[in-house]
Amino acid sequence: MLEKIQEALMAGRKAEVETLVDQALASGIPTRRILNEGLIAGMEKLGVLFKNNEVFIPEVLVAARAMNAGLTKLEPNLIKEKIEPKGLVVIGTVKGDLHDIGKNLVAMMLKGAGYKIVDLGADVSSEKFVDALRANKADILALSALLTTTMVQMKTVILAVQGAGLGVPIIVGGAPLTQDFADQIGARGYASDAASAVDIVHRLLAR
Ligand code: B1M
Repeated sequence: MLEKIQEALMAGRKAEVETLVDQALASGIPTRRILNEGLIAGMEKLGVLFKNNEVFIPEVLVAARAMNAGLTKLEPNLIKEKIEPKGLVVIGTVKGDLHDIGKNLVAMMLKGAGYKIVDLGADVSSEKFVDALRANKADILALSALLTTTMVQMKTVILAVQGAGLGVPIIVGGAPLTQDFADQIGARGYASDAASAVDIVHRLLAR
């Protein structure tokens, strides 16, 4: 079943991914396994093909649409019922970067952990981040970047937030990042995956 999800995702068959995720949930496969061994594993395989020029942007785009559809199916299970949000997190992918799947996953996991999320989407300017932090009285800003060319934009956002006199802690994540990079740009935290992002937010807000 999980391999079928991988195959349908890689082929960009959105409706089939949705059906298979529903079937997997109905047959009792844990949500985490459907996510990690179905959707994410399929996207990782596709990433290798993309890197080797065996598939191209159109194929990756349709697969991304199928992935987001699968994630939406999993969302209710990833989100536990919470009455009072534990805090408010503004999240977005930095300017110039259109990758939003990992960011969406982090947003879902944070929602699941009881936080209110203001998701600004992808290709977000530092001005927009600053405006959203102010407008929502945010507790944390979470930034995502998937490209070596856009991860540097995170430093621009951090400077803009500091320049605006906002002391909101900023955490960063995305495949090309490292803890060293996060330290260099003055981020308060780095998460290599969505689950660690939740841990870091818990830790920062517990202080
Ligand atoms: Co792009 N792309 N892409 N792409 N793409 C990568 C990232 C790449 C590694 C592929 C490759 O060459 N192997 C490569 C980057 C190379 C580099 O810079 N080092 C690349 C490239 C080069 C490009 C283009 C430049 C291609 C081109 O035009 N020639 C172009 C750039 C467009 C732009 O952004 N301006 C481009 C375009 C695209 C698509 C639009 C086609 C599509 C994105 C669709 C979308 O997101 N809606 C796409 C995709 C899908 C990928 C790959 C295949 C998959 C990314 C993904 O969604 N992974 C990717 C290859 C790969 O990563 N294997 C690739 C699944 C996701 C769950 O993982 O996003 O890593 P990830 O998120 C993880 C963690 O990183 C972390 O938690 C998540 C869950 O565990 N995390 C955070 C992420 N954000 C976080 C934020 C946090 C905390 C943790 O907040 C604190």
